[in-house]
Formats: sequence, C-alpha cells, structure tokens
Amino acid sequence: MLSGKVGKGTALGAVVLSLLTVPAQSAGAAPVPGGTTASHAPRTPAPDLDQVRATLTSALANGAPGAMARVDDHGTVHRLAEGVGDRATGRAITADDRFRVGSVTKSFSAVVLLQLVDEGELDLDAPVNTYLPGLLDQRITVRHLLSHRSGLYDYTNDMFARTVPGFEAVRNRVFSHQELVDLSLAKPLTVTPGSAYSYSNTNFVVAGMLIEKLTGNTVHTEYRERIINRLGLRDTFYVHPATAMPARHAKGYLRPDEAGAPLVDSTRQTVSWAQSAGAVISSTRDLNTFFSALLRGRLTSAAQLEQMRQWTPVNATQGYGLGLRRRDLSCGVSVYGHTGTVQGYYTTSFTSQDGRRSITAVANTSNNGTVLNTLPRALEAAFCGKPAPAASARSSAPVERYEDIAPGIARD
Ligand code: REY
Repeated sequence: MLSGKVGKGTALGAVVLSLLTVPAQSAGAAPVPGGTTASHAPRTPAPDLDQVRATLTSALANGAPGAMARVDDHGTVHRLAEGVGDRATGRAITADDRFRVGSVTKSFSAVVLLQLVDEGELDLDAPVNTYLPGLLDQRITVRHLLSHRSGLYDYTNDMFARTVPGFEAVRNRVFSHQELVDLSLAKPLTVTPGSAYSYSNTNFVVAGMLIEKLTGNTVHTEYRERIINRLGLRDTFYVHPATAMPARHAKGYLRPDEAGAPLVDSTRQTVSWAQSAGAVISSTRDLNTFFSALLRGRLTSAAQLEQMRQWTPVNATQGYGLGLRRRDLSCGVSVYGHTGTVQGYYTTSFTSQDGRRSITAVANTSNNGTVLNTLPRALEAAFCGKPAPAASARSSAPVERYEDIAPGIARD
C-alpha cells in the first residue's frame, strides 16, 4: 500500500534533536526596489517553467486527474495547469481553482499563536497545561507542539489505516477538539517531549484549542481577522463543519488502496478530523501571498518570525520550525513553506527567504506516493532554474552560484 502521508514514518521519529539556524540563503537575493522581474539580482536563476510544467504532467501520468501551479516571481505571475478539475464534466483544472490545503493550515495556526506571543498572551516555553489545565503531560510546552516535538501520538495513523473506509467513516463527522485529543492520549507518547521531531496532527489540534482558549473566538474568526482579511486573501476559507467547497474549485479524487479501484470523489467532507491541523481551503495565489507576507515579516514581529525559523532537523535536507518547513534545494537555496495532504489533494507551497519568489503546486489526488514525491520537483525547477549544462559544454561559461554549491547533485 502506498502511504500518502506527509512527513510521517518511524525514520523521522528517531531524528536526534539539535536546533539549528541555517545561514541566510535566498532565491531572491537582495530586496528588489520596485519589485519587477527586470530588477532580478544577477545570481538568481530564472524559474524553469518548462520543468514546472513537466512536474505537473508527471503527476498526471502517475494518476492525478489534474495538477496546477502558480509561480509569483518579483511581481510576475506564471500560471500552469494540466488535466481536469472535474472528471464528471471534463472541466479543465485552472491555477485559480480553490482546493483543500491540508496541513498548510498548520502555518496559519502557528501564525495566530505567534501573534498572541507578540501580544504577550502566550509564552512559547510554558507548559501547554498553563493555558489548558490538565490536558497533556506536564512536560509538553507550546513550542514542542508547534515544532512536532511533543510526542503526542498522531491519531490519524489509525483513523486512515484503511484509506477509503477510514475516510468514509469520518467524511461527515463533526469532532470536538477534545475528542481528537482523547484519541491521541489513548496511546503512549512517541518520543520524550522536546527530544525529537515526530510529526503529529494532534499538535495542531491542541494549537487550535489554545487559539480558542486565549482569544475566546473560534479558529475561523482568528484566521479571518488576523490573516485572511489582513492580507486580502479572497480565496481562503475555513468553513468547518460545512462540507461544500466555495465556487470555482477543483474536485479532489482519493486513490483507494486496492490496485485498479476507481478514484473516489472526496471533495465534500467536514475535515473535522483535522480542523486547525488541516481544514483550510485556499488557492495558489493566496498561499503564495501568505508565505511571501510571512517571510517578509508582515504577519509577526521579526522576533517571532525568528522563532518560527528555529529548525528541528527532519532529515538531511529539511527542517521544521514552528508550523513552517524548510527545504534545502540542490542549488544551495533554502525555501520556506509547508506541504499538505487531505483526501483528494496534495499541496506544496514554498517561498524564498526574502518572500519575492513563491510557488504553490497542487495535484487533485492523494494516497498516491508517486504523485506526492513528484510535486517537490517543482521547487527545484522554480527556485534553481534550468539544470546546469554538461561540464564539457560549459567550460567557457561563467560559473553560476547554483552550479558550484552542489555540483554533484543530480536534479531530476
Ligand atoms: C491523512 C491521510 C493525511 C490521508 C494527513 N493530513 O494526516 C494532514 C497533513 C492534514 O499532514 C490519506 N491517506 C490521503 C491515507 C493513507 O488514508 N492510508 O492520502 O488522502 O497534511
């Protein structure tokens, strides 16, 4: 069986903790006055849009009905789309279609909490029980939640052990936060709190509980007031527990575990099993705007952005901050954002350190490991540009920064 989960697995659970701050690296180099493409810093390779498109067609070849991407590069927009957004009508997917972002929601929840830190309402290093008395193991701090170091068991492992029956069992269910936390607390901690990265949706369900406890409002209200309205995100919604998607959306198609079984239209669901860990609906434009604004310091103080960028190692080329992923690309550039999986949708959304170049790539299928592993190739294409020519052909060519940082690493 293919696992469609992002960032999970025993190998990741054993990563030894050491917090690192990665040196400043950027696809966009110095801030660009006026923000036009003409002002590109000289060492920034142009996005390889042919290769971004090849990533989308590869997703289709491996079973996705449709795939889309949007690159925002210093004010220039590139929209790419392949395949269909609705298999019943044959409607072509577009890069403006809304979709379920899955765990990209975690970045929204982290931003709300870091704003509350800025407002003096929350201490990252306080035990969660300070705010939610008696809820968790006393050792678990807010920072542990947001960096996936609490050790709280991920209840979705059991919920979706059988993909389609698991999904159908929760498609229309409405869970309270406490019910989801109780599913987790029925199992022992996976790691000692604070000791290692161990990805778990439970962490961001508790983040939602914190948001609601500290503000007295629903996470919906807080996303809207603090992020959606502030950035003018016209395609971003939190409709839990409603099941319908707002107009102009791509339908999502879940792949069953059984080989050859037809895709399941999974568009309509409450996503109550994820809520503040995964229930946001958005678009490529809005996610690019969101991560760009975040990295440019428009959503939190510089001090809290710095906290978000304290990295727990995930593997050799990835770190997890506070609700934020870092990926180190083959050309030596690091990019910042999040990935998301929800039934019928895979999302990859990242921006450069200066927030001037962003890409969101989406496929409208899930439980398909090949498609999942294909999408990150769009990051290489968007931020590293065209692969270096063969050594013999470039002997007289000037050496580009992206070639000499990692000359031996193949870019597939
Ligand atoms: C849950 C399983 C994915 C999805 C998940 N998503 O935890 C959160 C995230 C919000 O981290 C499902 N896979 C699929 C299975 C595997 O059911 N048996 O691929 O749609 O993004």
